[in-house]
Formats: sequence, C-alpha cells, structure tokens
Amino acid sequence: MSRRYPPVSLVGAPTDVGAGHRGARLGPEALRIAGLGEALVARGVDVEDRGNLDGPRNPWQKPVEGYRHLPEVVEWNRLVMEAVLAELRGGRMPIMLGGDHCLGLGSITAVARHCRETGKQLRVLWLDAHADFNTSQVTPSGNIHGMPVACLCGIGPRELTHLGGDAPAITPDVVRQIGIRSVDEGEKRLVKEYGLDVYDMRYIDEVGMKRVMEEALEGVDDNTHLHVSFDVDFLDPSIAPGVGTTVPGGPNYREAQLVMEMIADTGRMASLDIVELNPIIDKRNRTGRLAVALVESLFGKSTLMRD
Ligand code: Z70
Ligand code: MN
Ligand code: MN
Ligand code: MN
Repeated sequence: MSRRYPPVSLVGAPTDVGAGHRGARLGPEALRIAGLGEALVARGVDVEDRGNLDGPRNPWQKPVEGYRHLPEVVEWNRLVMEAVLAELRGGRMPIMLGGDHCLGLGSITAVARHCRETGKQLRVLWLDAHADFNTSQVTPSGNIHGMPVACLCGIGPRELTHLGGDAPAITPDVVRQIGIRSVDEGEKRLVKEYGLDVYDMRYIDEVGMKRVMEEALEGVDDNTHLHVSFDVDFLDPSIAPGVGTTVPGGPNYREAQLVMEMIADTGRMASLDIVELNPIIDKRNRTGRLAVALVESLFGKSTLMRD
C-alpha cells in the first residue's frame, strides 16, 4: 500500500501516421478525459502532464515501397525518443500516451539508451494482440505500427533501426510478448527466426495468466528497468471496443487486471506506453476508462492491503 513510485510525466503523442485507421491521434485527450492524471495523483504519485508533442500531420497516403508515411513516422518517433529520454534522465517515469504503436519504437529506443547509460538490464513487456514484427517485404498493409518490434531489433529501414544512432536498440531476448493472437504469415516466420518470446492466447489458455506472468517476469531483479508497452487491442474487444483493429479472443478483465497487478508487484516498472486507443470507434470513452483502471492496478491499486 505504501510503496513509493517515482514521479511520472505524461507525454502525449497525438498521431495515427503508423495506423490503418484514423482516430488514435485522439488517444492522449481520451486518456486525460478518462482521468488518468487524477487517478495517479489519487495513488499518491507525483504527476506532471507535459502536454502533447507537435509533429507532422497525417497525410493519409498509400504505402510507398512497403511503408506508409515513413518520413512522418520517423519524425514522430524522433520527437517521442527525445521527450522520453529527457524524462528518464530527469529521474522521472515517462508514460507515453499514443498515438499508434509505431511510437513504441521511439519510446523504447530512448529507454534502451537510458539503460545503457545507467547500466540497467532492460525487460520489455509487449502487451498486444499483434506481434508487430512485420517488414516492408512481408507487411500486408504497409502500416508501420505493425513493425516497431522488428525495427527495434534492427530489422527495417535505416531511419528507424538507427533512430538512437547506435543501432539496434535491443536484441529480441529482452522482449516478452503477451496476448498475441494475430500474426501475419511472413511475420510468423520472422518471429520464429528471431526467437521472440511469445505468450500467445493459446498458451495463456493452456497454463493460465498467473504462470504466464511468472515466466515473463522471470529474471527481473533490482537492476532491471521494466518497460511496459500496452497496446489497448491486447484486451478482448468485448471489454475494449475502442481500438482500430479488434481481434477476438483476448484477455478478459480479470486476466488483464492480474497482468497489471503482477507487474506492479515487481516494483520495477520504470516506463510505460499506452497506445492504439481510438475514441472515434469507442463507446462513450469506455475503453479509455478501462485503460485508466488498468493503469491504477499497474500503480499498485488492489482490493486488499497486500504488503
Ligand atoms: C497487421 C499489419 C497492427 C494494430 C498492429 C496489423 C498490425 N499485422 N494493427 N496493431 N492495431 O498490418 O501489419
Ligand atoms: Mn533511471
Ligand atoms: Mn501493437
Ligand atoms: Mn495491436
């Protein structure tokens, strides 16, 4: 109950240049209106809302050589990387409010660099219906929000794989993907080839979410920087309709809450992305409010006093 959290900075990145639907650009406002800042303050967290980054508009064009909006995606990720790195260097916990999931590239590039600077071990939890491991060769859409994990691991266009200067930002072994249930054909081969640690829905059903989280968090220690990249489409569409790409068969409310509680119990979460919330598709900001409730669990809210 009395656990202390580092001060938090909310960093809005209102864009959907990486997505196939427009509306995720409104995610930061939807999260604010759902009471994200107030909920953290109520948890005893020191919160600064840095407002929104100001990047290029979404030109809404067709893919060029397998990428939609590559220059705009590069620019947004540069902005996110710089903002997130500044917060980390200031000793704060950045919460990046997307925006689509292409922004995880900028966020995690900054986190990886901060870990190198401070000698921390990095662990990335990627909560998502999708593996986001496509390349321009195999993508069915050209949408770069389907590619950030590959880019982080050095597979992709140089502008993205070298965003932090010294690429690649990470190696696949730091990533644990949870909730996966939609992987494209060519993407499957790559996921296997690079040995990504994927806890897909079948595995979650077979062994249960508790064991999945124990395995995904294995090896997290006092020297670990835990980054959580929360794509809201991770959640089952019956509880979270407000996303661009719903995929049936996702974690229910109780499973999602357990995920967040077990992350909170480690006390090691040091940065967070909340992405792909699309209030245009949502029903009365229901999905935004659910995301806020889950963030409360990430910050230690539980039914009973457990420590
Ligand atoms: C598909 C693609 C995707 C959302 C990631 C979907 C990608 N694999 N969609 N997150 N919402 O087009 O690459
Ligand atoms: Mn730090
Ligand atoms: Mn995603
Ligand atoms: Mn997704």
